[in-house]
Amino acid sequence: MTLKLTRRLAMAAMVAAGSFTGAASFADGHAIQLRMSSSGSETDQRSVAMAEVFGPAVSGFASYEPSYNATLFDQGTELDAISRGNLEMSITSAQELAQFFPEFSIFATGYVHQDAAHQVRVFNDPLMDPFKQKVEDELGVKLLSVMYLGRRHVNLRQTREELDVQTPADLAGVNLRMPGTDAWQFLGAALGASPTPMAFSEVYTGLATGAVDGQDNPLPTVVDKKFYEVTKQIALTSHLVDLNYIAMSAATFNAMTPEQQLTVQRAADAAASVGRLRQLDLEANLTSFIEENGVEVYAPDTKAFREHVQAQYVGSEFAESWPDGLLDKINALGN
Ligand code: KDO
Repeated sequence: MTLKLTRRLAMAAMVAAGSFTGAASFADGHAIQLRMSSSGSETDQRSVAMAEVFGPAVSGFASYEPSYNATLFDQGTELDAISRGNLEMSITSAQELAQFFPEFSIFATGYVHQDAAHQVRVFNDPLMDPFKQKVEDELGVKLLSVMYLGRRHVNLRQTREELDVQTPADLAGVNLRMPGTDAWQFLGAALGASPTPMAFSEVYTGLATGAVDGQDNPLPTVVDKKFYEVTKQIALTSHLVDLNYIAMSAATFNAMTPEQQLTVQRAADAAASVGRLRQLDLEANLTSFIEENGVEVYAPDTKAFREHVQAQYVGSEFAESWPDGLLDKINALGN
Protein backbone atom coordinates (compact mmCIF):
# COMPACT_ATOMS: atom_id res chain seq x y z
CA MET A 1 0.00 0.00 0.00
CA THR A 2 2.76 2.44 1.00
CA LEU A 3 4.87 1.59 -2.04
CA LYS A 4 1.93 1.94 -4.37
CA LEU A 5 1.05 5.26 -2.86
CA THR A 6 4.58 6.56 -3.03
CA ARG A 7 4.84 5.71 -6.73
CA ARG A 8 1.52 7.36 -7.38
CA LEU A 9 2.57 10.49 -5.58
CA ALA A 10 5.87 10.61 -7.45
CA MET A 11 4.01 10.33 -10.76
CA ALA A 12 1.70 13.09 -9.63
CA ALA A 13 4.65 15.32 -8.83
CA MET A 14 6.07 14.74 -12.32
CA VAL A 15 2.80 15.64 -13.91
CA ALA A 16 2.41 18.68 -11.70
CA ALA A 17 5.95 19.76 -12.57
CA GLY A 18 5.03 19.72 -16.23
CA SER A 19 7.13 16.77 -17.34
CA PHE A 20 4.44 15.56 -19.69
CA THR A 21 3.46 16.57 -23.15
CA GLY A 22 -0.15 17.06 -24.01
CA ALA A 23 -0.40 20.21 -26.07
CA ALA A 24 -2.37 19.43 -29.19
CA SER A 25 -5.56 20.73 -30.56
CA PHE A 26 -8.74 18.77 -30.01
CA ALA A 27 -11.95 18.16 -31.88
CA ASP A 28 -13.18 21.71 -31.61
CA GLY A 29 -9.77 23.29 -32.28
CA HIS A 30 -9.03 24.17 -28.64
CA ALA A 31 -5.64 23.38 -27.17
CA ILE A 32 -7.08 22.63 -23.75
CA GLN A 33 -8.91 19.35 -23.46
CA LEU A 34 -11.00 18.76 -20.34
CA ARG A 35 -12.02 15.11 -20.27
CA MET A 36 -14.33 14.58 -17.30
CA SER A 37 -14.97 11.06 -16.10
CA SER A 38 -17.96 10.34 -13.86
CA SER A 39 -19.65 7.20 -12.59
CA GLY A 40 -22.89 9.19 -12.50
CA SER A 41 -25.38 9.16 -15.34
CA GLU A 42 -25.85 11.87 -17.96
CA THR A 43 -29.17 12.80 -16.33
CA ASP A 44 -27.77 13.14 -12.80
CA GLN A 45 -28.11 16.81 -11.78
CA ARG A 46 -24.36 17.19 -11.21
CA SER A 47 -23.72 15.99 -14.78
CA VAL A 48 -26.46 18.21 -16.16
CA ALA A 49 -25.14 21.29 -14.36
CA MET A 50 -21.60 20.63 -15.59
CA ALA A 51 -22.79 20.15 -19.18
CA GLU A 52 -25.15 23.12 -19.18
CA VAL A 53 -23.15 25.58 -17.09
CA PHE A 54 -19.48 24.59 -16.86
CA GLY A 55 -18.95 23.41 -20.45
CA PRO A 56 -20.41 26.49 -22.16
CA ALA A 57 -18.63 28.86 -19.74
CA VAL A 58 -15.17 27.52 -20.68
CA SER A 59 -15.96 26.90 -24.34
CA GLY A 60 -14.01 29.99 -25.48
CA PHE A 61 -10.72 28.23 -24.76
CA ALA A 62 -11.32 24.64 -23.65
CA SER A 63 -13.10 21.58 -24.88
CA TYR A 64 -15.22 20.07 -22.08
CA GLU A 65 -15.63 16.34 -22.83
CA PRO A 66 -17.71 14.51 -20.23
CA SER A 67 -18.14 10.75 -20.05
CA TYR A 68 -20.70 9.06 -17.82
CA ASN A 69 -21.50 5.75 -16.10
CA ALA A 70 -17.82 5.00 -15.48
CA THR A 71 -17.28 4.26 -19.16
CA LEU A 72 -13.92 6.04 -19.28
CA PHE A 73 -12.56 5.17 -15.82
CA ASP A 74 -13.95 2.88 -13.12
CA GLN A 75 -15.45 4.48 -10.06
CA GLY A 76 -12.68 5.34 -7.63
CA THR A 77 -9.84 5.27 -10.17
CA GLU A 78 -10.31 8.81 -11.50
CA LEU A 79 -7.98 10.58 -9.06
CA ASP A 80 -5.20 8.21 -9.94
CA ALA A 81 -5.88 8.84 -13.64
CA ILE A 82 -5.71 12.62 -13.17
CA SER A 83 -2.57 12.26 -11.13
CA ARG A 84 -0.93 10.24 -13.92
CA GLY A 85 -1.93 12.78 -16.57
CA ASN A 86 -4.51 10.49 -18.25
CA LEU A 87 -7.57 12.52 -17.33
CA GLU A 88 -8.26 16.19 -16.64
CA MET A 89 -11.43 16.22 -14.52
CA SER A 90 -13.69 14.17 -12.29
CA ILE A 91 -16.44 14.59 -9.75
CA THR A 92 -14.66 13.05 -6.81
CA SER A 93 -15.55 12.33 -3.20
CA ALA A 94 -14.04 12.82 0.25
CA GLN A 95 -14.15 9.03 0.59
CA GLU A 96 -11.94 8.63 -2.50
CA LEU A 97 -9.56 11.35 -1.29
CA ALA A 98 -9.39 9.59 2.09
CA GLN A 99 -7.75 6.66 0.28
CA PHE A 100 -4.75 8.94 -0.24
CA PHE A 101 -5.17 11.31 2.70
CA PRO A 102 -6.99 9.65 5.63
CA GLU A 103 -7.88 12.99 7.23
CA PHE A 104 -10.41 13.57 4.41
CA SER A 105 -12.57 10.97 6.14
CA ILE A 106 -13.84 13.72 8.42
CA PHE A 107 -15.88 15.04 5.47
CA ALA A 108 -17.19 11.51 4.83
CA THR A 109 -18.25 10.87 8.41
CA GLY A 110 -21.88 10.22 9.23
CA TYR A 111 -23.87 13.11 10.64
CA VAL A 112 -21.07 15.70 10.35
CA HIS A 113 -22.35 17.96 7.57
CA GLN A 114 -25.79 19.28 8.42
CA ASP A 115 -27.03 20.48 5.04
CA ALA A 116 -25.97 21.83 1.66
CA ALA A 117 -25.19 25.33 2.97
CA HIS A 118 -22.99 23.84 5.71
CA GLN A 119 -21.01 21.94 3.05
CA VAL A 120 -20.36 25.19 1.17
CA ARG A 121 -19.31 27.06 4.31
CA VAL A 122 -16.90 24.27 5.22
CA PHE A 123 -15.43 24.05 1.71
CA ASN A 124 -14.86 27.82 1.53
CA ASP A 125 -13.53 28.18 5.08
CA PRO A 126 -9.78 28.56 5.69
CA LEU A 127 -9.93 25.20 7.49
CA MET A 128 -10.05 23.59 4.02
CA ASP A 129 -6.89 25.34 2.78
CA PRO A 130 -4.37 22.76 4.04
CA PHE A 131 -6.55 19.94 2.66
CA LYS A 132 -6.77 21.57 -0.79
CA GLN A 133 -3.06 22.36 -0.76
CA LYS A 134 -2.06 18.81 0.11
CA VAL A 135 -4.20 17.33 -2.65
CA GLU A 136 -2.69 19.76 -5.12
CA ASP A 137 0.92 19.30 -3.99
CA GLU A 138 0.91 15.55 -3.52
CA LEU A 139 -1.67 14.31 -6.00
CA GLY A 140 -1.58 17.05 -8.65
CA VAL A 141 -5.34 17.58 -8.29
CA LYS A 142 -7.08 20.90 -7.75
CA LEU A 143 -10.41 20.86 -5.88
CA LEU A 144 -12.41 23.63 -7.51
CA SER A 145 -15.80 23.55 -5.89
CA VAL A 146 -18.15 21.48 -3.76
CA MET A 147 -21.22 19.80 -5.28
CA TYR A 148 -24.27 18.67 -3.36
CA LEU A 149 -25.18 15.00 -3.79
CA GLY A 150 -27.77 14.88 -1.03
CA ARG A 151 -28.97 13.09 2.09
CA ARG A 152 -28.19 9.42 1.95
CA HIS A 153 -30.84 7.03 3.22
CA VAL A 154 -31.12 3.27 3.62
CA ASN A 155 -33.00 1.75 0.65
CA LEU A 156 -33.86 -1.96 0.96
CA ARG A 157 -35.41 -4.81 -1.03
CA GLN A 158 -37.39 -6.04 1.98
CA THR A 159 -40.86 -4.65 2.62
CA ARG A 160 -41.35 -2.77 5.86
CA GLU A 161 -43.51 -5.66 7.06
CA GLU A 162 -40.53 -7.94 6.58
CA LEU A 163 -38.07 -5.53 8.17
CA ASP A 164 -39.06 -2.35 10.00
CA VAL A 165 -35.89 -0.28 10.36
CA GLN A 166 -36.09 1.88 13.47
CA THR A 167 -32.62 1.63 14.99
CA PRO A 168 -29.16 0.38 13.92
CA ALA A 169 -29.93 -2.97 15.62
CA ASP A 170 -32.59 -3.59 12.96
CA LEU A 171 -29.90 -3.53 10.26
CA ALA A 172 -27.96 -6.40 11.83
CA GLY A 173 -27.12 -8.92 9.11
CA VAL A 174 -28.44 -6.68 6.32
CA ASN A 175 -26.15 -6.94 3.33
CA LEU A 176 -25.90 -3.27 2.46
CA ARG A 177 -24.08 -2.23 -0.69
CA MET A 178 -21.69 0.64 0.00
CA PRO A 179 -19.12 2.04 -2.45
CA GLY A 180 -15.78 0.33 -2.34
CA THR A 181 -13.50 2.38 -0.13
CA ASP A 182 -12.60 2.00 3.55
CA ALA A 183 -14.44 5.16 4.61
CA TRP A 184 -17.66 3.96 2.94
CA GLN A 185 -17.38 0.47 4.39
CA PHE A 186 -16.81 1.91 7.86
CA LEU A 187 -19.94 4.03 7.52
CA GLY A 188 -22.00 0.99 6.48
CA ALA A 189 -20.81 -0.92 9.53
CA ALA A 190 -21.40 2.13 11.75
CA LEU A 191 -25.03 2.08 10.60
CA GLY A 192 -25.31 -1.42 12.01
CA ALA A 193 -25.34 -3.22 8.64
CA SER A 194 -22.98 -5.69 6.98
CA PRO A 195 -21.45 -3.55 4.23
CA THR A 196 -20.61 -5.04 0.84
CA PRO A 197 -18.39 -3.12 -1.61
CA MET A 198 -19.84 -2.80 -5.09
CA ALA A 199 -19.33 -0.31 -7.91
CA PHE A 200 -22.16 2.13 -8.51
CA SER A 201 -22.73 0.80 -12.03
CA GLU A 202 -23.54 -2.66 -10.60
CA VAL A 203 -26.02 -1.61 -7.95
CA TYR A 204 -29.24 -1.95 -9.96
CA THR A 205 -28.40 -5.53 -10.95
CA GLY A 206 -27.16 -6.29 -7.45
CA LEU A 207 -30.55 -5.23 -6.06
CA ALA A 208 -32.53 -6.95 -8.82
CA THR A 209 -30.80 -10.29 -8.30
CA GLY A 210 -30.66 -10.08 -4.52
CA ALA A 211 -26.87 -10.10 -4.46
CA VAL A 212 -27.34 -7.29 -1.91
CA ASP A 213 -30.28 -6.44 0.36
CA GLY A 214 -30.01 -2.74 -0.15
CA GLN A 215 -28.04 0.36 -0.94
CA ASP A 216 -27.74 3.90 0.38
CA ASN A 217 -28.09 6.99 -1.77
CA PRO A 218 -30.09 10.22 -1.85
CA LEU A 219 -33.65 10.19 -3.26
CA PRO A 220 -32.67 11.84 -6.60
CA THR A 221 -30.23 8.99 -7.23
CA VAL A 222 -32.87 6.39 -6.36
CA VAL A 223 -35.06 7.89 -9.06
CA ASP A 224 -32.32 8.62 -11.62
CA LYS A 225 -31.02 5.04 -11.44
CA LYS A 226 -34.52 3.51 -11.06
CA PHE A 227 -33.59 1.75 -7.81
CA TYR A 228 -37.29 2.11 -6.85
CA GLU A 229 -38.04 -0.64 -9.39
CA VAL A 230 -36.02 -3.18 -7.41
CA THR A 231 -36.51 -2.08 -3.78
CA LYS A 232 -39.48 -1.86 -1.39
CA GLN A 233 -38.57 0.62 1.32
CA ILE A 234 -36.53 3.67 2.21
CA ALA A 235 -35.74 4.43 5.85
CA LEU A 236 -34.91 8.14 5.97
CA THR A 237 -31.76 7.86 8.05
CA SER A 238 -30.06 10.95 6.53
CA HIS A 239 -26.85 9.35 7.73
CA LEU A 240 -24.64 11.37 5.40
CA VAL A 241 -25.32 14.75 3.83
CA ASP A 242 -23.14 13.78 0.94
CA LEU A 243 -20.92 15.92 -1.24
CA ASN A 244 -18.61 15.63 -4.20
CA TYR A 245 -15.81 17.89 -5.34
CA ILE A 246 -15.23 19.17 -8.87
CA ALA A 247 -11.63 18.07 -9.38
CA MET A 248 -9.20 19.19 -12.08
CA SER A 249 -5.66 18.29 -12.97
CA ALA A 250 -3.43 20.92 -11.34
CA ALA A 251 -1.05 20.70 -14.30
CA THR A 252 -3.89 21.54 -16.69
CA PHE A 253 -5.14 24.35 -14.48
CA ASN A 254 -1.67 25.82 -13.91
CA ALA A 255 -0.96 25.85 -17.66
CA MET A 256 -3.92 28.21 -18.22
CA THR A 257 -3.68 31.98 -18.29
CA PRO A 258 -4.91 33.80 -15.16
CA GLU A 259 -8.05 34.85 -17.06
CA GLN A 260 -8.76 31.28 -18.08
CA GLN A 261 -8.20 30.10 -14.52
CA LEU A 262 -10.67 32.67 -13.25
CA THR A 263 -13.22 31.59 -15.84
CA VAL A 264 -12.74 27.92 -14.88
CA GLN A 265 -13.10 28.70 -11.18
CA ARG A 266 -16.24 30.76 -11.72
CA ALA A 267 -17.69 28.14 -14.07
CA ALA A 268 -17.15 25.40 -11.50
CA ASP A 269 -18.75 27.49 -8.74
CA ALA A 270 -21.69 28.36 -10.98
CA ALA A 271 -22.23 24.72 -12.01
CA ALA A 272 -22.01 23.56 -8.39
CA SER A 273 -24.52 26.20 -7.38
CA VAL A 274 -27.03 25.36 -10.14
CA GLY A 275 -26.65 21.62 -9.50
CA ARG A 276 -27.12 22.14 -5.75
CA LEU A 277 -30.39 24.04 -6.16
CA ARG A 278 -31.78 21.47 -8.59
CA GLN A 279 -30.76 18.56 -6.41
CA LEU A 280 -32.36 20.17 -3.34
CA ASP A 281 -35.52 20.75 -5.33
CA LEU A 282 -35.62 17.12 -6.46
CA GLU A 283 -34.93 15.88 -2.95
CA ALA A 284 -37.87 17.87 -1.62
CA ASN A 285 -40.29 16.65 -4.29
CA LEU A 286 -39.56 13.03 -5.14
CA THR A 287 -41.14 11.19 -2.21
CA SER A 288 -44.62 10.82 -3.74
CA PHE A 289 -43.20 9.58 -7.03
CA ILE A 290 -41.18 6.94 -5.18
CA GLU A 291 -44.20 5.94 -3.07
CA GLU A 292 -46.42 5.72 -6.15
CA ASN A 293 -43.92 3.19 -7.43
CA GLY A 294 -44.50 0.89 -4.49
CA VAL A 295 -41.66 1.91 -2.16
CA GLU A 296 -42.56 2.80 1.42
CA VAL A 297 -40.72 5.90 2.62
CA TYR A 298 -40.64 6.49 6.38
CA ALA A 299 -38.69 8.05 9.22
CA PRO A 300 -36.80 5.72 11.56
CA ASP A 301 -35.42 6.80 14.93
CA THR A 302 -32.77 9.14 13.51
CA LYS A 303 -31.53 10.06 16.99
CA ALA A 304 -30.68 6.41 17.60
CA PHE A 305 -28.85 6.26 14.26
CA ARG A 306 -26.97 9.52 14.87
CA GLU A 307 -25.82 8.50 18.33
CA HIS A 308 -24.79 5.03 17.24
CA VAL A 309 -22.92 6.20 14.14
CA GLN A 310 -21.12 8.99 15.98
CA ALA A 311 -20.09 6.62 18.75
CA GLN A 312 -18.47 4.27 16.20
CA TYR A 313 -16.15 7.02 14.98
CA VAL A 314 -14.92 7.97 18.46
CA GLY A 315 -11.46 6.41 18.87
CA SER A 316 -11.54 4.94 15.35
CA GLU A 317 -8.49 4.98 13.06
CA PHE A 318 -10.31 7.59 11.00
CA ALA A 319 -10.86 9.94 13.93
CA GLU A 320 -7.18 9.58 14.82
CA SER A 321 -6.23 11.07 11.45
CA TRP A 322 -8.34 14.21 11.94
CA PRO A 323 -6.40 17.34 12.88
CA ASP A 324 -7.01 18.43 16.49
CA GLY A 325 -9.99 20.70 16.88
CA LEU A 326 -11.17 20.31 13.29
CA LEU A 327 -14.48 18.64 14.13
CA ASP A 328 -15.31 21.54 16.48
CA LYS A 329 -14.51 24.03 13.73
CA ILE A 330 -16.75 22.17 11.28
CA ASN A 331 -19.54 21.98 13.84
CA ALA A 332 -19.18 25.69 14.54
CA LEU A 333 -19.92 26.39 10.87
CA GLY A 334 -23.23 24.54 11.17
CA ASN A 335 -26.57 25.95 12.21
C1 KDO B 1 -22.27 5.72 -4.88
O1 KDO B 1 -21.47 4.97 -5.44
O2 KDO B 1 -23.18 5.31 -4.17
C2 KDO B 1 -22.09 7.22 -5.05
O3 KDO B 1 -23.29 7.89 -4.64
C3 KDO B 1 -20.90 7.70 -4.22
C4 KDO B 1 -20.58 9.15 -4.54
O4 KDO B 1 -19.44 9.61 -3.87
C5 KDO B 1 -20.38 9.33 -6.03
O5 KDO B 1 -19.23 8.65 -6.46
C6 KDO B 1 -21.60 8.81 -6.76
O6 KDO B 1 -21.85 7.46 -6.42
C7 KDO B 1 -21.41 8.85 -8.27
O7 KDO B 1 -21.15 10.17 -8.68
C8 KDO B 1 -22.68 8.35 -8.98
O8 KDO B 1 -23.81 9.11 -8.59
